This record gives sequence, structure tokens and C-alpha cells, in this order.
Amino acid sequence: MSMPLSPVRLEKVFRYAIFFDGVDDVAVVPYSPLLDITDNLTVLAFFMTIAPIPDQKIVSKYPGVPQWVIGVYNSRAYTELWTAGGGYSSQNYIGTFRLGRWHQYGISYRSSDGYYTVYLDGERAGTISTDGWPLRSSTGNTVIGSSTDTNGLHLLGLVSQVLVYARVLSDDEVMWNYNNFEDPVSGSLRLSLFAHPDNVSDIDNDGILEWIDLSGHGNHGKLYGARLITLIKDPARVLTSARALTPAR
Ligand SMILES: [Ca+2]
Ligand SMILES: [Ca+2]
Repeated sequence: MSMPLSPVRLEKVFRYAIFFDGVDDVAVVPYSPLLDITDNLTVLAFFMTIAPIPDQKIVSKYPGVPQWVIGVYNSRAYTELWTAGGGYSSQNYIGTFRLGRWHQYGISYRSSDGYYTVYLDGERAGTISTDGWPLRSSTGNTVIGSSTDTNGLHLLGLVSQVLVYARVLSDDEVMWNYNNFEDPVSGSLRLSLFAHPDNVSDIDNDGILEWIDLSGHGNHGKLYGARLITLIKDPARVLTSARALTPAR
């Protein structure tokens, strides 16, 4: 028996996810001043694409005045970010995604020096030069599974978590969130969506299911077509203690 030479990267597995059909499914988080983040921003999302559609957006604050977008383009990472100086910054071709596999993908932006970083699977994948202005302000919605509410570049796949912070996470914090997605770093967390039956409910009785925001700020998403699915079924017989089978949330 030998020890591994380097730390083993275990592939992430989610029991539940929100499924997007690649046609018209979206989750929409309505505008909130708390999500109009212009100084310091971090966005992280766990997602899976299941079809080689060239242009798929995962999470966007794009409707109205575009602020930021993360997605995939020709099977590579893709982000966009706009500053108040009018600068549009984007970068393709950081990292490669595999179909049918979970990936964590994200961006951070620090307005004091315009430092724009891309993260893939918990690690810093690259940085992008910007004009150094703060992000532009936007009263648009935040959309998951597409770039806009109505006419987007849709994801055919799954999303299990979306985190939006009003600060720049450290590399260690991003890696923590990759490895401990059920217990994400909480400081300055403005949006925290995690796919689980406890977190999907019609809490305002309008006939549309909400994807409930766990950040405490009430930034609940509304599921239009997109739906919760179970990826790993309960065991047929309970052979271990009930405690071990209690969902984490
Ligand atoms: Ca649909
Ligand atoms: Ca509702």
C-alpha cells in the first residue's frame, strides 16, 4: 500500500440539483440593492453541462444594464464584467469543462485596483486586466441558467449552488467553499442558493416555486420551468443510524 504523491482531488457529487432544459428554463432573483454590488464582488457557482451547446450562461447579472456574466463558451470558461468606466472585460479559454461533471466556477473583482480573478474548481485559474473602475451599477435581476429572463443563452444542465458575496474572497476561502459547499464562508454573503428539497417552496403562495436564499437577505429566486431533481436516491433500507442520513440542510 502506497501513499499518494499529491492530494487527491475528489470529484464533487450533489444529491440534488436544479435542472435547466436549455430552452427556456430560468431561475430569476429579483433586483435588490444588496445585489447591486459595485466595489468588491465574488460569485461562485457549482454547475454541470450535459450537452455540447457552444454558448451557455450559468449565472448572470445581465438584464437591463449588464454587470457580470459567468458561463461556458465552446466548452471553455467564459466571463464578462463591466465597470463604471465603460470598460467591458472578458476572458475566454480559462479552464476546460467536462460534460456530465460537476465544476465550481467563479469570479471576483476588487475595485481598489481593478483586480479581476477567475476560479475553477476551487483554484485560481487566471486574472484579467481591467480599467480599474468600480463595477457599474445595475437594477437588473440576477438570472441563473441563462443570460436574461426572456431571451438568453440557456444552460442545458444542472446548478446546485450559487453564492454572491459583497467582498473579495481569499484563495483559501474559495477553496474552502469548493470543499465544504454545505458550509460556505458566510461573511458578506448576499445570495446563497443550495439545491435541496428544504430550499424549494412556494413561500409567497403565488403558484411559482421559490429557490430560497439562505443568506438571510431574502433574495429568493423564482423557478420558471427550472425544477429540483434528485440525483442520488435515498437508500431502500436504512442500515445506518438516522443521524447519518439527515440532510445537511
Ligand atoms: Ca422549459
Ligand atoms: Ca412563490
